[in-house]
Amino acid sequence: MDVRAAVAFEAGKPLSIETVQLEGPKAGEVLVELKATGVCHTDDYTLSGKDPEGLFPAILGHEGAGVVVDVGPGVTSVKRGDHVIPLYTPECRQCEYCLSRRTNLCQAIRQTQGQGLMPDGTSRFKLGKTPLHHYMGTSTFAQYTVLPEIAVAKIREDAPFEKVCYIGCGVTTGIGAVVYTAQVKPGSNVVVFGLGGIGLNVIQGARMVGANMIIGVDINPARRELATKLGMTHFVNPKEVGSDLVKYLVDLTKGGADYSFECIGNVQTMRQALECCHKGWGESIIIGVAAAGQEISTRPFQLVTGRVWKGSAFGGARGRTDVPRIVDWYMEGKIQIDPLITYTVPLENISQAFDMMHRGESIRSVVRY
Ligand code: NAD
Ligand code: AHE
Ligand code: ZN
Repeated sequence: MDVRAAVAFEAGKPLSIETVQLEGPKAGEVLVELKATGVCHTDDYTLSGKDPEGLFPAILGHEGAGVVVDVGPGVTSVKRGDHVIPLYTPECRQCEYCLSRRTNLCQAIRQTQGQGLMPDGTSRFKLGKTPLHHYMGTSTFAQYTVLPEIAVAKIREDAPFEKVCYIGCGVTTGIGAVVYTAQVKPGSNVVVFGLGGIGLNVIQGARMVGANMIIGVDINPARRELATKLGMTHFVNPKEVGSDLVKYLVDLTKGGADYSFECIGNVQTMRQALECCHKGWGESIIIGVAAAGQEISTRPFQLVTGRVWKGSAFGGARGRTDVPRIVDWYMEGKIQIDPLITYTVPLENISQAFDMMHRGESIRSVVRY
């Protein structure tokens, strides 16, 4: 079928709106009509050319929501008409990783996903005769996409697509890092580096679990107001506190953070996030994605003296199990999404969403199909 899509032809070049050809679902796959997709910083990272797994030409996008319109042979867990959120971290419930119960990083299709292909090693997208790469197994910058059934979460039908698409990445990544990865305890002091589409969700996750101090760190003062509404108790602008941000945070928390979260993707702030943690037990969770070639460093003494460095992908959430619950949290008013969606644009204007992100003007922009 013909499908309108934003195609990334080359690193560093704007997306181009094209009519591409999409093959129907094969065994174990589903065809989804996307109704909305968010634009995440990670799409921009890959488009920039800094992602070692970045492939071109490709259809980017990994924060979608839509409806199943066709299923391939053998599909049992979803049917036509089901509302779904595509999962870049699938949940097969059968691989060693899923069965371990120690990680959400299902590996059932990770290899082909990283090669921009479906699990059978081929692409479903073409432009004329040229195959287009899939991206993160989801390719949500297209009106329709094909996914393995293990890579969709079935959600309730009364949830608005143009809001809950954000649960496909940013909301789950931020809230999940608090709830699933760090398992933040009530009364904890939390420091969040970066108050963008991810960090603001860490803030609301920390409030949800009953954290005590929730300190937001950002160089953009405009982030203060919304972060405060979502539960931030203290705002720190590194440009205003002098040269020793770590000491400032340790003093503010009277000994250091119980948990810190890095939501920027900058290896210097990753170090600061670790070092502002409490001696003996503070845990720092890296969420931000740093470019190829970047490395983190600290004195090993920081770890010897009890601080813990961890990472979190997709918030540690098991997509098919946890995403429908997070949709319920939104529908029940336990978490907020609407104030974080600052712009909604048609597919034709997707480049504006990237421009607003670059200028620091948006939290999340959503494309409505
Ligand atoms: P964003 O651009 O919306 O937010 C980044 C924020 O960091 C901005 O508010 C910016 O002002 C602030 N910032 C930049 N440099 C800073 C500095 N030196 N000190 C303090 N604040 C600074 O980005 P986002 O969508 O929130 O994504 C954040 C990071 O998380 C990105 O690296 C993204 O790729 C990554 N990410 C990771 C996962 C995961 O599963 N691990 C999922 C989604 C996104
Ligand atoms: N190809 C990138 C990987 C970037 C990365 O870490 N991605 C996160 C999700 S970011 C969503 O916005 C992730 O889930 N990682 C686990 C995985 O298996 O990719 C790079 O930098 O190499
Ligand atoms: Zn993302």
